[in-house]
Amino acid sequence: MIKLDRRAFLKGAGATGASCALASVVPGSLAAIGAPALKGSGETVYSICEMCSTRCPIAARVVDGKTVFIQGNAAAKSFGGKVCARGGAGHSLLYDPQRIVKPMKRIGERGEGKWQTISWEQAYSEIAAKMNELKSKYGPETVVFSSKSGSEHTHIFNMANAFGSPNTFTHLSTCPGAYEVAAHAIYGTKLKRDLSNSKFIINFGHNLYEGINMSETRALMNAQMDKHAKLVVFDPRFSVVASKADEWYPVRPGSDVAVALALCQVLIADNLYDKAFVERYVEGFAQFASQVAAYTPEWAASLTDVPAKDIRRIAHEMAKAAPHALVDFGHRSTFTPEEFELRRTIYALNVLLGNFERKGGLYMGKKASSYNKLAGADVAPALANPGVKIPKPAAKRIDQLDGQYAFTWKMGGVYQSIIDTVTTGKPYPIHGWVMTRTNPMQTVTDRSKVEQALKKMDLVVCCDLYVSETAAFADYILPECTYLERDEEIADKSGKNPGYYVRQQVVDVIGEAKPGWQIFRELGIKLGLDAYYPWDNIQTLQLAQVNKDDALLKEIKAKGYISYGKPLMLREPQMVADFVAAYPGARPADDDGTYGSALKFKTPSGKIELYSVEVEAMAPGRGTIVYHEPQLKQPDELYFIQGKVAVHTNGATHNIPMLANLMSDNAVWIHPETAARFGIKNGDDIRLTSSVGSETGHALVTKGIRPDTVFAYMGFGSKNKELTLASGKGVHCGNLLPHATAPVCGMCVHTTGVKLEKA
Ligand SMILES: Nc1nc2c(c(=O)[nH]1)N[C@H]1C(S)=C(S)[C@@H](COP(=O)(O)OP(=O)(O)OC[C@H]3O[C@@H](n4cnc5c(=O)[nH]c(N)nc54)[C@H](O)[C@@H]3O)O[C@H]1N2
Ligand SMILES: Nc1nc2c(c(=O)[nH]1)N[C@H]1C(S)=C(S)[C@@H](COP(=O)(O)OP(=O)(O)OC[C@H]3O[C@@H](n4cnc5c(=O)[nH]c(N)nc54)[C@H](O)[C@@H]3O)O[C@H]1N2
Ligand code: SF4
Ligand SMILES: [Mo]
Repeated sequence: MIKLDRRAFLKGAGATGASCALASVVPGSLAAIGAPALKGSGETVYSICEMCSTRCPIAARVVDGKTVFIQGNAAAKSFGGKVCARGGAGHSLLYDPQRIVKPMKRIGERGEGKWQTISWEQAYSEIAAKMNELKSKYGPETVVFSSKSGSEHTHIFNMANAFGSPNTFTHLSTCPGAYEVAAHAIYGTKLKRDLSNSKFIINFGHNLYEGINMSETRALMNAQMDKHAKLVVFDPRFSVVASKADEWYPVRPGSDVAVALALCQVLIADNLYDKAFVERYVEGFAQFASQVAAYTPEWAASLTDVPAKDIRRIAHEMAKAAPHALVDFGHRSTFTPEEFELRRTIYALNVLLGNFERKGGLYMGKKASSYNKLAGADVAPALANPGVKIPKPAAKRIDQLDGQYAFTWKMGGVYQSIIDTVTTGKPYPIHGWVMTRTNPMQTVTDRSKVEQALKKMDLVVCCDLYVSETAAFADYILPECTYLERDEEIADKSGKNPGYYVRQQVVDVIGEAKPGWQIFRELGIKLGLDAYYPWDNIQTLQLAQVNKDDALLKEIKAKGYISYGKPLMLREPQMVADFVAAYPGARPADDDGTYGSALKFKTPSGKIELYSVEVEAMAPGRGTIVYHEPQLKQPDELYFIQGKVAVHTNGATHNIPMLANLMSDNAVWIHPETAARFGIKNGDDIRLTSSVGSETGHALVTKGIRPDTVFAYMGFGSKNKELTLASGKGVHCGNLLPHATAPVCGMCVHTTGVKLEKA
């Protein structure tokens, strides 16, 4: 373990400078100001991790002014009171010498790496003056805003809307967009999965043992270990999940939709689906059934390399386990331009299994308002939305959300359309980009286009913890303090029953960094938007959320995580019986012992829609699910796919000393046959070249990948010299991916073709 006392820190800072001749100490960094002792009460504080956006509940305390000890919050049972390796390394982020703790202004060319520190007052005044200038010259809509979703997005987007810009973007179109849009089209709402109670799970590249979500990862482990659930994994690569599965199929990249359609075909043709469920709750079954009739396992086999007999057998086994069987809808849904159809087909499979609101199936989150209504009592307090009403900006968004992408979450939008718009000038030119907690140079496709877009702006403002690869091209870098140094508003964490949790400051702020809510409030006021900020600080906001119920706020803070009532799934008779017994005023159960009659879907028909009039209008020919052959590569290319690694997060953690020590490079997975064809041996230097970029790295020759595919863990190969532990190490995935947007869901496609050679 790295010792983080003051001496070790300063030595580390010095060594960092020495190890990279190019890098001088960045003026606003922690290395430049020297490391203070950590100040905190030493008592356990319940809070929320932010080493990734899973945001697990944690219990943390300062130890001897030297480090912060972080564990999971035991009150949050589904998380098992645990954190992952990244969650345990939070102190190494807090104390990273290369963290930025003072506002900085660019003094050289964009991306040249010349900075001076400035005061917050100067930063706010200059940024506000420039933003207001752009507003009066070109219109407020010509400034775009982006953020990872979370507390930050609320504050920066409120400021954006109050300023008058509708153009706000989250990571949605690079991550969960397709499964959210598909759920919206079919069920009219977002869904959750009850992995832990499932007896049969099909997994299409949901990498839960590396792309960790403590609650879902543990749920899958519980299902496998305690319930002996069968797990079938489709992944072109032998992932850790694949290695723990009962069956693994190295499916052809982007072709999963054909496997899923063939599974539907067998369930229908062999009469294995839940007819009662379909009759009661589903619209458009006949159209869907006639469409999928042609999608036989034999048809799918040649497209996917999954044997027909296995598809047929898996469908039968899955039907036997139904309704406690589920087809996981995945997380990063960006493998193919046909993401919308893939995620929709996965939901259709779950519909045919009749697993909705059943144990081991899919369900809707039970927030306080819907839960209390069923209980006929105020079991859980409902939180107020304390914001001031902000008028809807007059201008249209740049990403045509009123057209084909109408089902995407309006705040999130189609992130990559910022780049398209800058390239084409359509629908109107963009002049400024203000962002927080996002690193599009790594995480949106076609790095060189992102760089060009940033260079074309009249103003770029980046709020981050580091001089990230994107922040390196900013005019101003605003240092947010880490999650361990800040309070935030209460967040909803409802699952099968309502729940809340809250982020609380564990350690005193280091340097001049500030929480995001404060940064965007202060900038908003400087922009002359005072009317939208009737609250002074986070405590006022929290109190407004709990309707001034001070005792409730104290309780949430004391426990960190709090849940109310009993877990409820509406079609699970025992859970409904327990619920009715617990609340005398509860809605009576139906004759069959369920709350089946309470199920209403927010679709135009009020039912689950396997044919959607709305989708047909948005994208003609797609009313029901139709197979389209995805075009991902040229015949002489290999598929290039990516995934998460357990010890790093996206494009964010590669400079954190403790995690960089664990892994600082991403060797490219190459099948032995392919390696032999190109004369490549394990460890050799190799080059990957796509239609947009070229990257050198080295080879990991392994049978754990299809011969026609290469794989790299994402987030490596940073090109900014400020982050000395991350910079230049490994293959930069975003530099190889062309910019492609999937129909209907607006996803940024992450699979492409590459040429491989020995470097
Ligand atoms: N090629 C390829 N691209 C991908 C993916 C892939 O697998 N392959 N994965 C996609 C996925 S799933 C996602 S979610 C996106 C994620 O993409 P992004 O939303 O860009 O997220 P991150 O890389 O997690 O973090 C972005 C930045 O947040 C900063 N940061 C961390 N904590 C804080 C904080 O508390 N405050 C502030 N202000 N900044 C902070 C980090 O330093 C980092 O620079 O990437 C997507 N892009
Ligand atoms: N350790 C760690 N945990 C994380 C994150 C992290 O960066 N690091 N990020 C968090 C975030 S933001 C997210 S969204 C989740 C992501 O969670 P996941 O979506 O589960 O993570 P990925 O690793 O991106 O998953 C991609 C998997 O799909 C496979 N794959 C690629 N192409 C295809 C294909 O065409 N078909 C099939 N069937 N499989 C394919 C890859 O080999 C990989 O195993 O993880 C979260 N947790
Ligand atoms: S999965 Fe790990 S890094 Fe992500 S929030 Fe949870 S503990 Fe933190
Ligand atoms: Mo993600």
